[in-house]
Amino acid sequence: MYRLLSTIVPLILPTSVYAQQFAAYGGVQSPFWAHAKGAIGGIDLSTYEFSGIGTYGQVPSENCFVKDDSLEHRYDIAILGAGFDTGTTGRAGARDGPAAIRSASQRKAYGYSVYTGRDPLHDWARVVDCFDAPLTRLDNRVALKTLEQAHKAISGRPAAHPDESTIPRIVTLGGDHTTTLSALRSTYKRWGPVSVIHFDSHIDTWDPAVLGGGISEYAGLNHGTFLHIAHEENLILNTSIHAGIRAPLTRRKADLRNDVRCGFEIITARELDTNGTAAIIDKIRQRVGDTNTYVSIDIDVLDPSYGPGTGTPEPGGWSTRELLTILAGLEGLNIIGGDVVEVAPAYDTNGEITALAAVEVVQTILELMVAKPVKAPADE
Ligand SMILES: [Mn+2]
Repeated sequence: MYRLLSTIVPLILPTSVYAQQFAAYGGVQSPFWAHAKGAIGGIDLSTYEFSGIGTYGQVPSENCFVKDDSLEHRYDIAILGAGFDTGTTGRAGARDGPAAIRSASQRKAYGYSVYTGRDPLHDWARVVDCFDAPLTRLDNRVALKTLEQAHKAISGRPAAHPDESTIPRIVTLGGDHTTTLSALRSTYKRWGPVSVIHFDSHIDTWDPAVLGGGISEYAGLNHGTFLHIAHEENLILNTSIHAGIRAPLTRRKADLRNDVRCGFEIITARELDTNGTAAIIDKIRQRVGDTNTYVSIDIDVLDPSYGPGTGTPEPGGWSTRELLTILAGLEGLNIIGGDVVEVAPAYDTNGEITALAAVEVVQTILELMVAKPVKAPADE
């Protein structure tokens, strides 16, 4: 009897919800209110939206932390949660950012952009969610090392479509901004030094000597110093740029001198008022050129009216639309990795303003990655 059942059951049950729905609609995506043709009783229980396990945008989940090179478990772009917030100088809470972003992303399960006609979750790239790196909350150095290992494991698997893009690219959901250092350390191993496009209200190149280092060497590694450290470790190119800066400096001139030394140019928040989004897009594109580029978005680049759910909010920032317009303007650049950090849902509204904005930012990064596949350096 068992043998009979095991033969018949696979023939009856749908093998792939996605495959069935896409086939039923001739490749057109099926929204949750449209049932697949021929469903028994007119109700299609295989409708997946809102009923899955809560991955980002309902993409497939993968255990990316084990070695598995088999074809069906390969991917081109991976979502990774980094719930680390013990490197913040402001309000804690970004450890819950990944869950909040995933929760707010459920309506992204299907849908083409009205601006680009693209759905980055169902384009040529296989996008998966690796869930969260297992980070201890009790030791920052161990947590950041674990995160770096997680990045290396994810980017070490062969890409699903190597003819397009050779190394799996990662979009990290933070987590406070210190998590970007682990990503850059891993990125260096795969791609060599990269330009950083850094959207933030703060410069984050503070010298550990003036931010935390006076307390202890351990305290000197935090979400305000990680870009200084990335420069010291030669992880980044001197063609990097900040956008949206407005938070006060701790040293009137020395901070700016140090920022230039770390490889950065500054676009202040108010430059948008005088020059508009097009000029800001031009400035960023000219700065990074055709270098391999990591794009990091601290959600506090938004004005607190658009992104209140964050640890160190700074009034006077950009709107969500302005940020998305500028990000979309980066299409064609060699984006090899990216993140959205500092989403702290405890300070968000019950309308999830900040988390929803973060989701749109993630979608835009994914669009940039899909629009421009990137080949690894020849010696890799
Ligand atoms: Mn930051």
